[in-house]
Amino acid sequence: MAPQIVFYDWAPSPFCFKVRAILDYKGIAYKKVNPLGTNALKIRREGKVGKVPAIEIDGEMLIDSTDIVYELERRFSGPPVIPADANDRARCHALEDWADESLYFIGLYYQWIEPEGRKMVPFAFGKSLMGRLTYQYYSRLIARQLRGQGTLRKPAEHVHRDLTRHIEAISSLLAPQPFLLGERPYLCDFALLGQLVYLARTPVGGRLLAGHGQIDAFRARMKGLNAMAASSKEGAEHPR
Ligand SMILES: N[C@@H](CCC(=O)N[C@@H](CS)C(=O)NCC(=O)O)C(=O)O
Repeated sequence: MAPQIVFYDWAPSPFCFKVRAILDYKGIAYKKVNPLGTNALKIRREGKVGKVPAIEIDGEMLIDSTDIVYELERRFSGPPVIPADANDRARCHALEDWADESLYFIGLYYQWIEPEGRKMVPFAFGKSLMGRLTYQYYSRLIARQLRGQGTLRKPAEHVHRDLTRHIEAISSLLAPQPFLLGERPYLCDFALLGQLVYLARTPVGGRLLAGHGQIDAFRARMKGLNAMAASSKEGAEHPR
């Protein structure tokens, strides 16, 4: 019997996006659950870290998008997302970690701190008392994280400069080839896509990304992969 997967999926999270896109690309079936409320306590108790994404595979809780994807790769067939060659794997890891640990904090800044972006956030938590309290809790937590990590100690123009430099780097990395490592997508591409989608939803990030043809084409290509995966799955389930 196929392993049963429960995915604690917080829709706006770029790390949940990354894992969701890979589950879909690999054609792995899963049950999606809300990670807030009592499930947040379960994730903290069993996963120890208390962050999403978290996934249960046959009842075993796994956390951290990178570890989750390595485990999915080990246990499921479908198109590989970890390169077989050691040098490619190292480059994939470096690019993935750059997206996860560098771009992410800039996205957080433009979503949670920058005045235009921060107006949008309460809507994701809803108007209930629990929703409003959860929003306040995460709002304080994220400001503390961004101060500790350093982005929130920079003047706004400095963060803007950082993001502009990252966007130029992404365009140049993608200029000669369709995906970061060449002709096919790997984990680093899904990590980058998650952060780009997150950034593009913020007003400032969206404006800075607009008109970067290489990046738009990459996003369209990545979106096409999941559409292709979905249609080949449908074809397999409903042979014509
Ligand atoms: N390195 C982790 C990062 C996960 C992460 O930072 N998730 C955020 C949501 S986007 C979170 O759960 N934040 C809540 C917290 O820090 O307590 C991964 O790749 O899964």
